[in-house]
Amino acid sequence: MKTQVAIIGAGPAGLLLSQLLDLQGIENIVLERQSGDYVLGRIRAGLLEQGMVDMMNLAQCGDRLNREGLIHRGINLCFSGNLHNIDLSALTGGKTVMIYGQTEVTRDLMAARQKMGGNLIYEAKDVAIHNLDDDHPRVTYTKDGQAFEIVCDYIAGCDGFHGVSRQSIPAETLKTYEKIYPFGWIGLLADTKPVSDELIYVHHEKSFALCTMRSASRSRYYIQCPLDDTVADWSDDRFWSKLSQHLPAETAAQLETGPSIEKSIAPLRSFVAEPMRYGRLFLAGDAAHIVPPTGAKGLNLAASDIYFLSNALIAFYKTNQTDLIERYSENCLRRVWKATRFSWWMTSLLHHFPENGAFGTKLQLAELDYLAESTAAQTALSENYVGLPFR
Ligand code: RFL
Ligand code: PHB
Repeated sequence: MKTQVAIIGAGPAGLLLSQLLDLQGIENIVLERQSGDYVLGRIRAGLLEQGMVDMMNLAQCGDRLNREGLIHRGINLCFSGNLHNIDLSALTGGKTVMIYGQTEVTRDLMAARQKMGGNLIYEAKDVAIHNLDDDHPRVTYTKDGQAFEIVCDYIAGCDGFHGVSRQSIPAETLKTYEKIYPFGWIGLLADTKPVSDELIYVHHEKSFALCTMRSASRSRYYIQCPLDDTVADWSDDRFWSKLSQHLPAETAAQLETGPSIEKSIAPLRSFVAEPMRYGRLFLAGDAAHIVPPTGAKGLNLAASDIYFLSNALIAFYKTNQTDLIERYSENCLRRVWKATRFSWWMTSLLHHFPENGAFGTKLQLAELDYLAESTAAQTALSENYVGLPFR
């Protein structure tokens, strides 16, 4: 087979790129290791920056999101038992964020690809990248036991943290930066009314918690947990009781509990790989970088990478320009590092780090108190939280 762009991975990054390229008449094939149902079964992000919403509209996939997404103008920080509202919108000249699940983003992108007759190959196994150093790289894979080969101009590695794309870059070229946090998040999804209209990020003596949602009737909650915990350690009862201990009494009294629909544990890590381009291979999204979910930046960074990548490829195919391709890695990484810094900062401010002792906790509380009083500090948080511009 021959195509212009081979895309590895049908997560939000791969699907969004495929759709944007197809709308410009650029041929592409998407290879995904899992089945479509498996991809849709993963419960992940929930908070979209306006930049991501704009990308979905550009991809002609924004109808449902514009109808059903919940617009949020602020968030709450909770510490020492009190809630403090941060008015994101007032502090950023009217900007907002949107609650709309990653599952729904993926569903809308999949539907659009199907409607346009996109070439998506699910359950493609043994995907491997070859000839990266010449003008016609190749991607091989097997499907139902048969071997296939795609010859292309460019390869987009959108295959997440555990994919093959990053590993195809020679070790002497690739530099990685990593921080592993000594805890994870246990997440619970339930068809219960969210405890608050706006998200609550809770700093608490022994662990962090986050109250978020998917809709007016579906809640998503997270609690910081030890890395060696398993879902079996967290009965629904234990989760609800622990969560309510994190909340001020008046908020806990509003907490509606119910059977979980999903529970999962995610470890927290910061990771950046440089460069994000090697010859004709581009890395995008989680394939190139991971942030801890505290700042809600992972999916949004995938969207900004695809903004830079789609523009670079469109400029190449329309006008033969290669400068955006040359600058792809540099353009992405400037924004990636700022989001990496912000996510690390939010994580450091709000979680319990036993190794930092009582001194560390006092510093966190002093910074939170400063945030609650200072418009300057709140503005810096808000500007980053709603998302820095794509440039
Ligand atoms: P994905 O979604 O991991 O998709 C990669 C796809 O590639 C496939 N794949 C392969 N295909 C072919 N061959 C191979 N060898 C392959 N290896 C892998 C995989 O099956 C998969 O389908 O990466 P992508 O597209 O870059 O998207 C990134 C986002 O999924 C991720 O950053 C976010 O989910 C992170 N995240 C959040 N981001 C936000 O912006 N806002 C949030 O509120 C937010 N909350 C979260 C999160 C991530 C979480 N977890 C579970 C890590 C909350 C949590 C708990
Ligand atoms: C979510 O809705 O799952 C979510 C929201 C904000 C975060 C992380 C996760 O910071």
